[in-house]
Amino acid sequence: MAETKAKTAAKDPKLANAREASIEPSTQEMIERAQKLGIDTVFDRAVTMKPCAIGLQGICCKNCAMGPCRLPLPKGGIDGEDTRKGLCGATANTICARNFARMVAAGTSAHSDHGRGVAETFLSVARKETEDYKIKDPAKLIQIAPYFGVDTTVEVDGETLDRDIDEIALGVAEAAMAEFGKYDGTLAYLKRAPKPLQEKWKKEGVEPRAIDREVVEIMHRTAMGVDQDFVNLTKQATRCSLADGWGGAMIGTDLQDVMFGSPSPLQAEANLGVMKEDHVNVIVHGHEPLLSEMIVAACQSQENLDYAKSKGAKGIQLAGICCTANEVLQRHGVPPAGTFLQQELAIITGACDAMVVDVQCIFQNLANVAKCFHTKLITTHPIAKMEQENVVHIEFDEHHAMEDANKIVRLAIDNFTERGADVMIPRHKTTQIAGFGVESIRYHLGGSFRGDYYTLNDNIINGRIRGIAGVVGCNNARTKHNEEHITLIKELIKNDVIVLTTGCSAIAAGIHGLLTPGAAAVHCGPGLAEVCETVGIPPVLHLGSCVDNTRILLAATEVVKAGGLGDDICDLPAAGSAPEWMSEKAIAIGQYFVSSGVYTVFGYHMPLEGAPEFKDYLYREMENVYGGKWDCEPDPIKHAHKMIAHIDKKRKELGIDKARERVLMDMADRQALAME
Ligand code: SF4
Ligand code: MSK
Repeated sequence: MAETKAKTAAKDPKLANAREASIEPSTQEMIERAQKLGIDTVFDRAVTMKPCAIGLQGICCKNCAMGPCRLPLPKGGIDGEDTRKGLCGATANTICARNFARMVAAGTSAHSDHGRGVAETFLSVARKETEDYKIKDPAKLIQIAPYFGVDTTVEVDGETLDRDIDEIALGVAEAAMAEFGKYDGTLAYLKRAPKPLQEKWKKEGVEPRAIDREVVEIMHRTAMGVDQDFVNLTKQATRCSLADGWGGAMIGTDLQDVMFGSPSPLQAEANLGVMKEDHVNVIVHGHEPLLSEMIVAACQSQENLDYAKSKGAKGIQLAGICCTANEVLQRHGVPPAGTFLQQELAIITGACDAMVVDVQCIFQNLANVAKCFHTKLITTHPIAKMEQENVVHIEFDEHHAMEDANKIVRLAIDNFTERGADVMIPRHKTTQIAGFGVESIRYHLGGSFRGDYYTLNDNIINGRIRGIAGVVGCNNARTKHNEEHITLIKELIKNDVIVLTTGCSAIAAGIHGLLTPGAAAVHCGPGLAEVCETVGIPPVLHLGSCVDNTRILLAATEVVKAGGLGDDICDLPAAGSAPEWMSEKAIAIGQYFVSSGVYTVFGYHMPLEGAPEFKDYLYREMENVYGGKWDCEPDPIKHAHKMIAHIDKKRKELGIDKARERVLMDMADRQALAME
């Protein structure tokens, strides 16, 4: 380990207080260890670097070289006419809406470029250009083919026969690739949404045409001197976000399921304590599972296991961080070592022999932390390199994916012998059930005979389940690590709201023990507890990674289809949340949820305070158009109750509020009733 200057938080006010930075014990231990070793982490940097007050309000424009133009709200707010303007005359609404739209474009780009990468690999599979990937879920391929206009049957001599699966694959792969740049029509997957929602999108003129086009159009319209009407800008933000949720991200999820298998519930562990001192520890981090799928296989290969033993290790422990973790968790049970904010801490254990990163949510500071230990930090994607010299770049190519994965795992094994004596792996780890999806919810809550969402709907209608919440998204170093996620989720399930979770929120829920059927008896209200205990599911269902938020859209659509809860997603007693969001991707996700009819509450803050009119448009007016709207609430209990109040409002509109009142009767009420 490099020579370092020991510091402690008690002596240095520039360091984070571990107890105030996180609610999670292994994170606290590792923050303190890093401080003792003189290694700064994101938690310390959040103490010394304060956010820009004007940027926080969303009203700084640097879209041309006459700026940056900054339009802070006057002290005491605006009295009378708002005369703030940039050099070109751009108003606070225009600047704030442009910034918001650019976040949507960035988020859409990230998910959709991921989706494109998956589609390109799938095209290689369909063209038989790679041996390393196969079609593991042909049923899913057959299910999605019609949306792309690909026939799944052929007529031969008047007889209808199943079409060759390789032909279907090629048709789907080519059609999926075309979604990114086709020059006419609208996106194929829009047809999966409930009909009334499709009609709303059509009426508003926000049906996305091609994924790349919507991103490009945002960049054009937000450039200096183009679109200067915040309502019109928001319309394009909607169109672009729909190109993410019902386009690029959905293609990513589906084709990953086709190639790697659709997830089904499985058991795994979670947290930094999954790392093993006597094993080679390999951590995969980022978002795309193309390489990590191969790394899972490489870590299981007898040849590599024997090689690890020859170096004195007892085996190879693979674990994940961020959404790559969720991808390999949901399909293989590979344990997540932590959320977004724990990435540096995995290296600070001193036991990480290799951290393999792909794209998105990767701290550049990992390279500085790795320098203090023996850890090999390996970048693998041509679009995501790091400037630091200690970073190794091994470029991944789907045409020789297994070869690349073996090379990386061998490098980690060789590095095991370089490990220093100062290793400290926190003991904390939990057990979880992950790997739910649209299909497994149907199976678990529908049963093998009914095989549909009726049982879920019945339980919502009879009030045992009050409603559905999607709780997703990141950690943010400006909030206490995991506190908002866990407090919010516990409050929701205590009030009989079933939670669907993805991304780092899902990892946090796993780490804090909420992803087990046993959590129902401890944390849930009586109605939800009864349902979970009867069907044997956790009250919080892990639905995968950030691109897999599309599973939540499709699950909501299935609930609409099953009947009894309205005709559209906006009719459902449901709400969305990202309590510790930080990424532009979260804004894209939020916008597609709102534009699909979901009341969506973000925690921490939204960069909208400097433009009250634009904020009001997102927080109120959007509901009149799409049935969903934005909100923000940093307090997790109030946040949960805003969602619950919305759920109750929807129950009332559906006329099922009385059923719930009956379910909530306690024993005294029941006895009183019996005596009537
Ligand atoms: Fe300023 Fe207008 Fe240029 Fe933005 S586009 S930096 S508001 S002059
Ligand atoms: S990884 S986008 S920090 S959820 Fe998807 Fe976590 Fe947010 Fe990255």
